Amino acid sequence: MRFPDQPIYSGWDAPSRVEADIMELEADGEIPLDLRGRYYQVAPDSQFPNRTGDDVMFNGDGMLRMFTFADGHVDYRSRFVHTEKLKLERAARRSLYGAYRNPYTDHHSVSGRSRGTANTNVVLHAGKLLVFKEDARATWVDAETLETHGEWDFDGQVSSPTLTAHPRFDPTTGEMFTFGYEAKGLASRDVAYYVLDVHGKLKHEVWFEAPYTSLIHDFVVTDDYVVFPVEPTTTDLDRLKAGGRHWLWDPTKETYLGVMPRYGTADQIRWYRGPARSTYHYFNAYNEGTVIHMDGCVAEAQTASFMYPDTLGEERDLTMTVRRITRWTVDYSAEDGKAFEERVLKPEFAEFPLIDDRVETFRHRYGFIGARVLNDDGGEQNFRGLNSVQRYDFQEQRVVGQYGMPMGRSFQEPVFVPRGDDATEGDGYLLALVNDWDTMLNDLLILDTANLAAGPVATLHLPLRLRGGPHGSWVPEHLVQAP
Ligand code: V55
Ligand code: FE
Repeated sequence: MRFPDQPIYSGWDAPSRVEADIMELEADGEIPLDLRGRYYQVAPDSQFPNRTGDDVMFNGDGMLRMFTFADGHVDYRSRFVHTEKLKLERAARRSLYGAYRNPYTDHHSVSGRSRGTANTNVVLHAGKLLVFKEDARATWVDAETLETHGEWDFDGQVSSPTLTAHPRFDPTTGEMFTFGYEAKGLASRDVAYYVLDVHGKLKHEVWFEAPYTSLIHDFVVTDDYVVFPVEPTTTDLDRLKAGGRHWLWDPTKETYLGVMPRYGTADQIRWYRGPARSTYHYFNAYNEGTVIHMDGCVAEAQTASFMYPDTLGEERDLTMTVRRITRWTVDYSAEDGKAFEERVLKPEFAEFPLIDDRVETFRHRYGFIGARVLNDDGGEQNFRGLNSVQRYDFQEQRVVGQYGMPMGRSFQEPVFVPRGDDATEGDGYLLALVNDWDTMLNDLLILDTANLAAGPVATLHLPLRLRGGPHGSWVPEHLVQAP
């Protein structure tokens, strides 16, 4: 077996496949004693080269990582998520599943089996550690050993075969809001929306049809409303049957925001319209009466054409693919079909929006983002991703803190940890994995949000290269112990 010499299997993205246990990571600086809990993160890490001879990052097998913090010490553990896919392919010692989200490219022996890779996000809800991939059910994993229990349908309460990797939470009630799209089969327009209470009991369920089938990666929930963004990254069943790509960018389509009361019904959804846009992630949203403000990292077009070619076969103007902090405002008292408003708050590239989760669904003042800033030599250091993290103040609409790294390093998405239960919004730490392209190893930085520019208060050194992981979450110690 040999991974082909291709960009997706090279450089930082060369598969690592290392399941490790490291007690006591090496550290510089002072690890804050008030950091007690676990940082979980997940990344696509291909066990085998894809049978099609080609692949995209998003198709790798989920590798779960856990950093355990206590008393100024940090231990590390990583394990593959043992999905049905991983188990079948390991048994065969080769790839059986084909292209990203196209089962028509699979080996016949896995026909009808789960294609879930559990590689996008990991959260704790109702005492269960859940790993997500948006085209499959959740996977339940042991929060301590990282052993995989298997796919989890919430005790039979969630029938959708797909579930977003970006559930939302109400921090006052502990409710989890989630949805699946393409929920009645490949390329279907159906969306299933669920609210589960703090104990994991189903509280609300709605099924509805979107105006067209699209990649709905993230959504937002406010105190009173839920918003489903439908943007023109589209799919088509005939194309899939012909072995084509799941997603193409269709710039002829409009963006729709489907707004519904939080516990509403399908007939209450109103669709508000705007120009073609591409967003993966939102900070948060809140409502003032019927007026909803949602903040995200929005581009005028989907990421470069090599990932998402155009339905028209046109090359993309790369300036249109720059994601910027953008506010969408929509009034639910307006009629269905009316326009939503858009305001770009910050013109420079930004991605991986974060807030202090303790204000989720309510008005947020601070956000954190990954950004690319200019080097000392004046050149834009966008060579390999994000080289800085910034703290953004939505009230003053400006950057109020920043840490930029030396050349040759890039960030993975950070997580925010409040300094304590009484800490003010946004006051605490950012934990951020850093890819060091000189050593080809990772550090984990602990940054103090009160003074990002001062640089890390502590740096943990890993003797490993960790492939880029999309998302993770911090779980405080007292919640890890929950049943
Ligand atoms: C994203 C990531 C995915 C995916 C679809 O960040 C969208 C966006 C890691 O997998 O399948
Ligand atoms: Fe995501």
